[in-house]
Amino acid sequence: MTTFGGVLDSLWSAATRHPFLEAVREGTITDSAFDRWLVQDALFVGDLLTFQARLLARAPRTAQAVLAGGCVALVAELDWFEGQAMRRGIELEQPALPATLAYRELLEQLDAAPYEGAVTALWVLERVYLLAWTSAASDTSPFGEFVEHWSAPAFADYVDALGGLAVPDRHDELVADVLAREVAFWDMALA
Ligand code: MP5
Repeated sequence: MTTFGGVLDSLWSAATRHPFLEAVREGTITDSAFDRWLVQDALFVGDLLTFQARLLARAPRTAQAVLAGGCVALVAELDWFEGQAMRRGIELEQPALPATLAYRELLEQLDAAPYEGAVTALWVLERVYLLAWTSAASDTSPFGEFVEHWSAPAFADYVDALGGLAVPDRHDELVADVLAREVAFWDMALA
């Protein structure tokens, strides 16, 4: 492993073992932190759909089914966010915070990047959520529905399928960029 490999390992840990997730697991997260994350994540998913729909349009034939399935799942997920917001009595239409804007900028850069790096970045950000929410599982957390959403077997299968399209070894810097944005996103919720 190169020195960069060590940097990447620490970024993977930081993005998937964050204090936000510990607080979700322990049930000690405040409503204001959780709701801030929820609102900003719904905005992020809207941005992700824009990126992914365009990625589908330029993907090789063999990647279309996986990416198209992901687009359909993102539309369903936006409905799910609306339901969650309603249940929690929060308004989703709020301004994007700096970490969300910075992530939007990265997605725009990826939109202009060659397909291979772009699909690798998509695999990274989905894998982060799979690992992160799986680590937040507990019998007592009131956020079990969120844990289930991102640790469901069908979601793990989707992440694996994206893994079959990704070429992380050739895109260390992009992988690091995505992981750093993920850490900043959790940080934002706790700020
Ligand atoms: C995902 C997400 C996973 N919802 N939010 C961030 C900041 N990173 C990754 O995407 P999805 O579509 O919810 O599985």
